[in-house]
Amino acid sequence: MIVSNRAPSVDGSDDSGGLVVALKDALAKDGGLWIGGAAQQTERPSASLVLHHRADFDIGLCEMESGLYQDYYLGYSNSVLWPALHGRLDLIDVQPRYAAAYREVARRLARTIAEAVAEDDLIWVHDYQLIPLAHELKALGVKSRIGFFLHIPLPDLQTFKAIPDWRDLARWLADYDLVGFQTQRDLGHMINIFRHTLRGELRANGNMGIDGREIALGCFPISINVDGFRRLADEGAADTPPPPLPRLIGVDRLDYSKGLPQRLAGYEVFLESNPEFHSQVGLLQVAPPTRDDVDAYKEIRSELEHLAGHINGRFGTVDWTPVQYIHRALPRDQLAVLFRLSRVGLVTPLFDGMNLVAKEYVAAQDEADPGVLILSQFAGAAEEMPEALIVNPHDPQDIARAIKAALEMPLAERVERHGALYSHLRIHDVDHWSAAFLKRLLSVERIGVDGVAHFPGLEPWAAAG
Ligand code: ADQ
Repeated sequence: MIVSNRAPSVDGSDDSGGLVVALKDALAKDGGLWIGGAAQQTERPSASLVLHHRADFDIGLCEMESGLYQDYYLGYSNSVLWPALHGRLDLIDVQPRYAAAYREVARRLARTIAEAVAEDDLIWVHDYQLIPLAHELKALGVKSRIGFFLHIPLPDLQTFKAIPDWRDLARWLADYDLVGFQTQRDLGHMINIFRHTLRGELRANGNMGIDGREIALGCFPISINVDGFRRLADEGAADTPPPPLPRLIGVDRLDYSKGLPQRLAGYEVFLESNPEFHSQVGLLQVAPPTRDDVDAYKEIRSELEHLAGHINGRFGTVDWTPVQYIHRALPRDQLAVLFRLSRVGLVTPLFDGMNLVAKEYVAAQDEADPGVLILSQFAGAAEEMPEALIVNPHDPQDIARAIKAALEMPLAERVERHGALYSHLRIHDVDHWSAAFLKRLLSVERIGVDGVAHFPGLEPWAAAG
């Protein structure tokens, strides 16, 4: 069973999101159920999952009232947890009803799942919207193995402790059998948080002992369907003319974590200090709206529009627009071609769990004449992609230097850097990610009916416990 905030569409018409692409093959292989936390909003919610059958897997929708959903999703998930876990404590909006709704959604989901689950099912829960789910399932007596994967960053202990409910969150995470992270960075933060909050003890096998139980921890960097994305780029590029000027490209949801104003500030410094590039290069920023009802998102939108207008006003001419800005989503095939035909990919988040755009940009390149990836040191992807030009997104001079270096990089160096990035990516694709997580979850022993767990390699402890 996969559980996530939203389930894929029932008719399969919208399967393009990263998570759906990543998991639908894994589910289809053995048959499975994908449960969408809050997909259906109604004033008279059903007490059970509303089931739909697809050819590849089943979908179970958990209905809830729209007021509850707003407080859980826009409220606690995206006005408390998202900013806090991305280190933006200044943007947290704490309202008591948000925390209550967050907990209530997990309870409702747990009740509907408990009705549908068999003991040897594996339950894989996704992301920050659903952290209390294992706690609620176990309270209802569910004995299945339950894994959790955090798609976004886990900050350091001090930042984590700024969340009013930090002790609960740590406790709830410790109720899973396996907790997976994108990076070693986040895994390290988890270990520290468990040690400090729950007196967790790190075992020789890398797992954590807490209150006589053992929680498996691991680092599972998410990835993309590399061959599929590459194919889209190949097919589309065959009949698309290249842009008139070398292009820099940025593609991000319009989110304050993605460092968009900082990116434009870096581009402005680049234009300021390199007049020889005026009218010789263009930046295309594609940033579709997201979570529009949260104030912080309205602010980032107007800031970005102001900056783009400022740069165009300052440097633009009748024949040249330095920044092109598109505020909507584009089809994936069009994105793949845009990446292929861009000389530089700019991925400069201030903090990011992984960042799939970095991987998509690399996958889309022509290996005989590839573009250059500029990547923030704070994107999870930076752990796996050292051959990118790594920058500090808070330093506009650093971004400006990297843009110049990328535009002037000789072909041989571009080919070498891209070759290293691409060969890593081909092995570490999205199937590799889901298989690694599920294999690890399968290796965690299920709690027996007597309540005693037996963990491979830890028999003396299990016997004592
Ligand atoms: P996101 O914050 O959404 O994901 P990211 O990993 O970059 O960030 O994924 C965004 C996806 O949306 C990419 O596949 C991208 O191509 C697509 N996208 C962005 N802009 C688009 C546009 N204008 N039109 C069409 N598609 C667009 C969260 C975490 C990340 C983590 C992922 C997966 O914040 O750190 O990598 O989950 O775990």
